[in-house]
Amino acid sequence: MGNDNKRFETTAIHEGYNAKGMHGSISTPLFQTSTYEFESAQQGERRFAGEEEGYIYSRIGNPTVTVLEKRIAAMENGERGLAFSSGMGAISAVLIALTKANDHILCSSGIYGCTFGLLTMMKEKYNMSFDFISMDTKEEIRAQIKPETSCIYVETPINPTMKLIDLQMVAEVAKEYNIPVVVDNTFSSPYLQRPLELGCDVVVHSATKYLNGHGDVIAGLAVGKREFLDEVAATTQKDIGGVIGPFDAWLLLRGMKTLPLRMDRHSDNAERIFEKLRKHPKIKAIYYPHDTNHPNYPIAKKQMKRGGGVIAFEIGGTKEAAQALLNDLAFLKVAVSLGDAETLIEHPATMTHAVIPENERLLMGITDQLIRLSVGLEAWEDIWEDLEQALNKL
Ligand code: LCS
Repeated sequence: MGNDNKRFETTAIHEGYNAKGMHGSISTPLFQTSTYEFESAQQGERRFAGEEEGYIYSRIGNPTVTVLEKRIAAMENGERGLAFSSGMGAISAVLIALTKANDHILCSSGIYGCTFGLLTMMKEKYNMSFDFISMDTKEEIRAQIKPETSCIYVETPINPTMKLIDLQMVAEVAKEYNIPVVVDNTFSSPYLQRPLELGCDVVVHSATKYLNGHGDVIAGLAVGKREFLDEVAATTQKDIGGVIGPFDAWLLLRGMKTLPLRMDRHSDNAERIFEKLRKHPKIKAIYYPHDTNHPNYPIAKKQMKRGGGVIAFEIGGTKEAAQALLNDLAFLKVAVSLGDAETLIEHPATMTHAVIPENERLLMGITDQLIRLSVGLEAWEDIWEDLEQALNKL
């Protein structure tokens, strides 16, 4: 895959960068500049008029960022990519570009807490509406589409419940109504799942997570058709201005080179931890995409190459029991975010999804007993020993 039909692993390392004219630098140069000198006033005029290609100002474009945007476009098999200062920067730019006042957005039955916050703001400020539905069947989706529905917004796997949605099925229904489907592909990364290949229209990422992989950058990406991404670049990216800085783009490019290796290792580790957790008497329920016993497994097999690194599980008892489990860990980190080298564990009801009102949160399956584990790249035996000793204290 990729623009010149290289395989994914090669694309992740090479796409979008040419060392010619860059002194042969193998590492993508870091253009840490905010602005660019014009050769003449007339050249400045031509660039602003769009008559001549070239950089103007780093909110509108930067050579290091351009490499990143070309690379993610190829990795997701889309026409154009855009980089943002955060995942929320990417999501807000895409959703504001797609919608107008009084529109309706149809959402998967769970979304990241701040995406919920963004939709709530759009509802209050612009009289928009949104519905959360399971998206299990075409009939259910058709029944919820309204004349003013301007976008279908899907997370799969859903943060934090790990429920899956059949992207090809959703894309087929959306085509009947000519409604664009936006997919948050953060939990899978393009190594495990490529929504555009399944007929969806736009992919957004919190690149803070697996794409960067090293826990040292906040960044977002969006990929889709050139025409739509050109519009985002000229409007909600340029004028709202949530652009990525060159150094963060450089770090992200470095992280993305090893995405395939890391995703395989995250998946290897998570599969082993899943097997151990599944058999532990203190675990009441467990959610992992490649769990062969889970009703969503056929969807996982169809659209996800592997299960990835996140496992959600429920223990018995109260919120206090969940907090005690986290407090009893010896070296695993109690922290939000995911996709880092370090194993991270958090309590969604009081952390990442605390902003969602309790009744809606419970409908999404985010109980007080639910714990989200982002399995890192450490030796899986060490991860398990720490989890097991904490579970045994419950
Ligand atoms: N989409 C998903 C699925 C996410 O998990 C997050 C962040 C975002 C978008 C927003 O990306 P950001 O602006 O943070 O780069 N999720 C977080 C989480 O689960 N824990 O901490 C942040």
